[in-house]
Amino acid sequence: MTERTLVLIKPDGVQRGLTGEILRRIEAKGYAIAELKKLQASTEQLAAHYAEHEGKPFYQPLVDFMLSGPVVAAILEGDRVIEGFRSLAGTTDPTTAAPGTIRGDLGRDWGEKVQKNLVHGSDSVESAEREISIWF
Ligand code: DAT
Ligand code: MG
Repeated sequence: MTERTLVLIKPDGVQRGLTGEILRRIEAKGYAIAELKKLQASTEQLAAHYAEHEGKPFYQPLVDFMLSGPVVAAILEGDRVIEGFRSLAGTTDPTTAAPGTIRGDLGRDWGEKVQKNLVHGSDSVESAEREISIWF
């Protein structure tokens, strides 16, 4: 079924000059980039985006990290793109994410509380529509 998903290239990905490499992988997989923009996230956007994690020990370091530089936001379209992009991204922890994935090939730990794992991808149809409305 054709779906939409919200992808963020996080500040580490933008700062390290990996925007093109990440978009290349998305396009090579065959997904369409329907919308694309670079922006500085606001505290309000991040509070809405990460509402499910409020109160967890990594919440504030995560928000601070996401405010530390510009992000690139994209809407991807394609059949099963929600699951497909999360598969491309790899698992949350970049140290152990599988080689071949964005996080596994390009990410690592940097001795900080926050997991700088390069990308965000929505995890369900409901969160995709909710997150798209936050960023677009
Ligand atoms: P994902 O981004 O794989 O969907 P998530 O939604 O569980 O993961 O968490 C959102 C982000 O929060 C994640 O990309 C990195 C950070 N995070 C999650 N769990 C963490 C932890 N145990 N320690 C530090 N940061 C964490
Ligand atoms: Mg998540």
